[in-house]
Amino acid sequence: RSDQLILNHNQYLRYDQLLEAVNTLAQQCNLLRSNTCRQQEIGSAYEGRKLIVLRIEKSQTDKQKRKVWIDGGIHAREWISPATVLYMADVLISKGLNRRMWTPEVVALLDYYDFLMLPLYNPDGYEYSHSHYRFWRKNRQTNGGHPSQSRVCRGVDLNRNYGYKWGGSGSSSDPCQDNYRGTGPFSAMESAAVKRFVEQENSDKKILLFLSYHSYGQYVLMPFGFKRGAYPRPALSAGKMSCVAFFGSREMFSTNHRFYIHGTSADVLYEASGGSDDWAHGSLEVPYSLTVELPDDGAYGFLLPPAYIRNVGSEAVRGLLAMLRTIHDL
Ligand code: ING
Ligand code: ZN
Repeated sequence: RSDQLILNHNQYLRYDQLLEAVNTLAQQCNLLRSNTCRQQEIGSAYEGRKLIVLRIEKSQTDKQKRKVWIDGGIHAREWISPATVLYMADVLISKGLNRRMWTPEVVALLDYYDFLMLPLYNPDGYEYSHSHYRFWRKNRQTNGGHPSQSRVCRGVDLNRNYGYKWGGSGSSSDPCQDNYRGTGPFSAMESAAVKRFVEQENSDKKILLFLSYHSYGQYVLMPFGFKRGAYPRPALSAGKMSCVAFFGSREMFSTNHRFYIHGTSADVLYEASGGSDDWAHGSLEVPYSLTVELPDDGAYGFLLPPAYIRNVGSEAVRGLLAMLRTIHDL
């Protein structure tokens, strides 16, 4: 039926199913409007699984268009995140390109922006959290032996492995910890692949908004995370970032009445250095860079039932629209 979304969004997909779903979205997208969607393999994870970016670009010739980067699934156990990014891609394609579902604001959005979406940043960890240990967070690389450890622990926290203020507070040098930062900035294959791709896409400073989706807690977080009392760079966004975060969180609240707190990661959550949003804003100078902590507020936590995907997805889409509307109006 052409008056529905392309995918069902009623279950958490395994890695293979998720790549298949992205493939379906890209194909349907190009049936609706040829040459609009493209899948790009930007690298691979430690165990060889692919890192796939879905590009939604209505015109390849308009050099003025700004870009929006969206990633999900950087942490293995946060299953609602890849599901939500997939949902957002489906809505952009369905309501932006399918006549029977046209929604003026989404149609306009695709005229203004190109979208680069990585639904599953950490496929190795994601599969491990399905097959072995539900609460796994990091990637799955083998870490070199630590002198003080008899056992060898696996995994780097990809959201402590970014290069801006890498190694500071809220990250661990212990390979056995969940927030292990790795041996150096971008030491993990996954984050190195993303760094390379995002830098190349931003070589002409075209990325306007950088979004990373996590769970759980219901926050809209802005830089900086590396220490309390450090705020977005005035020259880049002149204090407007918290306005964007606020209007995003307000719109998400009005969708399903789930309340989101906004502020810097360090101020409202905890100090954590080496995160993606700090790097995008601090190193790449992307004007707007946010981390969204999706539902819930702790009742189910990481174990949010799949029946929530559609609700969380529509909330996230409305939040995204509100953020871009706000950026446009500022
Ligand atoms: N939360 C984020 C984490 O990586 C965060 C919070 C965001 C910290 C941005 C630093 C920067 O710990 C989850 N749930 O992973
Ligand atoms: Zn996370």
